[in-house]
Amino acid sequence: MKKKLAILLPVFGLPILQADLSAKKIDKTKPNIVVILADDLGYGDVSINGSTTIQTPGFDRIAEEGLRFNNGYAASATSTPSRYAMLTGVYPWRANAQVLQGNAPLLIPTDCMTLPKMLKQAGYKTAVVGKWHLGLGDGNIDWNASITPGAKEVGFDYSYITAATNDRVPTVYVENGSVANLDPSDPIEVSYRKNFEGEPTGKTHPNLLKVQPSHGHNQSITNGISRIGYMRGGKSALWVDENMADDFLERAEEFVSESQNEPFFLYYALHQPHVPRIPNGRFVGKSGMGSRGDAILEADWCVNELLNHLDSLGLAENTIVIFSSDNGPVLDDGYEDKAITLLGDHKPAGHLRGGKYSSYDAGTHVPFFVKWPAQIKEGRESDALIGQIDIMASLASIVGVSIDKKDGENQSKALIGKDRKVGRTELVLEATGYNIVLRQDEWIYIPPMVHAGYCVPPTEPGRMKKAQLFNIEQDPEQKYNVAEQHPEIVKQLDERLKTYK
Ligand code: NG6
Ligand code: CA
Repeated sequence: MKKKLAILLPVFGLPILQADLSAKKIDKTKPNIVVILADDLGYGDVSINGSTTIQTPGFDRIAEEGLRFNNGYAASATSTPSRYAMLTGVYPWRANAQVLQGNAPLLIPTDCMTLPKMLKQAGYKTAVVGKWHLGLGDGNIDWNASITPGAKEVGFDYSYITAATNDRVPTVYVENGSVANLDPSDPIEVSYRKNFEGEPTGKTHPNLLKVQPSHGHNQSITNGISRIGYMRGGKSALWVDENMADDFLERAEEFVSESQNEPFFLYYALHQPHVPRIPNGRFVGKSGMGSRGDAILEADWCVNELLNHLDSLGLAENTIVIFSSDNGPVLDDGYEDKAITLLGDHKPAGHLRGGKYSSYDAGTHVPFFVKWPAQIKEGRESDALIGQIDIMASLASIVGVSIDKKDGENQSKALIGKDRKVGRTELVLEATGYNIVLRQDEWIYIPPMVHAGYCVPPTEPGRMKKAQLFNIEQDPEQKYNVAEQHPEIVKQLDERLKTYK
């Protein structure tokens, strides 16, 4: 049509043809954006970060085709607060964000600026696929009606999500604010207080289970797995854990295909390797490390597939892909899945100390890779300090939206590898129990314990009655608490941390 016009009207045709050509040119102020967030994946669970026991070519590709951060952080050592920070740019302890149950109300205020809302201002189409865990509804949720507010009110045009974790009820997908595949004649009821009469639980019917719980996780049974919380009904809508990876990947790829002609933002929130680790049969036994390793291989395969999909549509060149994890690794997180006994030499946290829930570094120090072929040279490594909390302000600067300053910083130079040395000078990190930690330059300061805070052995909680100070550059394994040698630094960092609260 346009070509015909150009022939018939040569005077006006020229600009039309030029417009067609330039449309194919890359607009670096409107790259597509894909944020991939794994669930409980440790710094050392990725082969490019040093794992020799499992190979993760999909995750590694992002670093190999772009940039690998040596100092990339989640905001918190658990999911809800970590995700809250990434999507809002606000430290989660300001909002008392803690791990939410499946029937918790939406945590993010609907008038709050968020990463997807910011991108919508720049003309992006937005989607979230996978683990949500930020609450849904207003506190009185009816799973059989429209569920609002939710992902849409947070800024996502399309959503296909789990309400909370894969070990919490309701074990159904919520698509654009409604439970997917729900049969109205079999309504869903959810309670975190008491069981529904006559319904089997993991506690009363262990014989019905494919994996036994090790702590908690002995309430309602769906798909042969006992969960946290009680639910009844919704049979046709229940997810099959073995198919979750494929279900999410399919939706993620569909969204990319449908949005290929406009700038899009996809938040692909993988559910692996969080418990229960129930990968598809294609991956069972593949890691030699039991279901935790197998689930990591499954997640890695999904990431590789999505990257191939971007390649096949010719989108990869101008797509920013950010890969990270919501918090550090954990082994036994509530099911007898042999994560400890089959671990062998594998080090989920790599050289770092601690893990999920911990105040030590591996609680929040996670894999962090970014690729953007149009702008980032391949195979780069960065020592710059950066947090997921900075993603929103950094992307805002790239796409040209101005937002109010919050805790997240515009670290766009670090994000795209122009600054590969410094990044932030300071970052507040959170472990469970509202225990906050300050990383400032080469120092990590862990104040005397406020609350014990939940943690699962063998991970060390990292909380002590006395102050702890580590020189993270000289001692990345946090072996030497040098607080007594440097009382003046302890004092200065303690005062600094107090200014935040
Ligand atoms: C804990 C669960 C754990 C996991 C965690 C949230 C028990 C004993 N443990 O309460 O299994 O679900 O919450 O993990 O119930 S997170 O990665 O979503 O933060
Ligand atoms: Ca997690």
